[in-house]
Amino acid sequence: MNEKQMTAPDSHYEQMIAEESVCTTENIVYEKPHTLTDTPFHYCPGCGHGVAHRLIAEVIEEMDIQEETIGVAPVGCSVFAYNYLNIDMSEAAHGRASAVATGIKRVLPEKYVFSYQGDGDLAAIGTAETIHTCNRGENILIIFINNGIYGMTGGQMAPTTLPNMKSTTSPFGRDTNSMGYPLKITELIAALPGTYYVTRQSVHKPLNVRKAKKAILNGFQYQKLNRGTCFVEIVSNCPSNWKMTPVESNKWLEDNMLPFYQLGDIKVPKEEIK
Ligand SMILES: Cc1ncc(C[n+]2csc(CCOP(=O)(O)OP(=O)(O)O)c2C)c(N)n1
Ligand code: SF4
Ligand SMILES: [Mg+2]
Repeated sequence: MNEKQMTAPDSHYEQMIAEESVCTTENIVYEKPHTLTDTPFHYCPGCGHGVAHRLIAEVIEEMDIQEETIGVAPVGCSVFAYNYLNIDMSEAAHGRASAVATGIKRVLPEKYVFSYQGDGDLAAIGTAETIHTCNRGENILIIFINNGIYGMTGGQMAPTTLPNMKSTTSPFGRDTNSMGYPLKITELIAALPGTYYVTRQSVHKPLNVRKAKKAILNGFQYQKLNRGTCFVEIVSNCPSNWKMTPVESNKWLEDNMLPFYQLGDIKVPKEEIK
């Protein structure tokens, strides 16, 4: 045994002791929010749904409204959102999340109520519910995950699919002549008088994650004012159905999704949150 081999176990032990003394409760600067359960996410690696869930959980924890918040989960890849967020949640039939959220908020107006919906759910199957919820100015927050595709069912074309974008039902790319144009539903609902705060964000880079979190925080805080519907779109990725690695998908999102779905606030209230 040479000198290096003889000293190795000792130095390893010392390193472990050192790590133990560093990892104390007082030294923790970042941890999993208590508003997330211990259930592991079923999402594909690199999928934006997981990041969006975490942001919602962080906001609820930081606002200390875990007991006062009720979420509505959609149909789509995020159908099990109720398993991950440690708050009261209800499942809605496909596209009906904003209608279910309307009912909950009207019965329990003091609660913070939000729906979480994909683009197939919100902008195809639930278009009517979405538009009428926003037009009625229901005092809820709608969080809209736009990955430009029907993720859960195998990558079919959604209303949000970009021109020339390939999907399983547009294998040669979306031809706008025969398949129509992508629907910017967020701009559409921003034009409705019932909406109070409308913004489009993304979670593909750390700076964007921070901005998306602020937008979700705004959406919850504005609910206290009772002024109408808040709507936060998050442009997201679907590495599996886009047939890309997570890194490639984030690059593709930036190069292709964002020029069409431009990030930023679309409707901002003038009132300050107290
Ligand atoms: C009324 C109805 N139509 C179709 C389906 C099948 N379906 C389940 S999930 C889904 C696509 C969901 O896509 P999206 O909302 O974009 O969510 P993602 O999986 O992309 O997050 C479809 C079409 C269904 N369950 N109910
Ligand atoms: S299929 Fe797409 S949207 Fe669904 S979990 Fe996987 S990457 Fe996310
Ligand atoms: Mg989708």
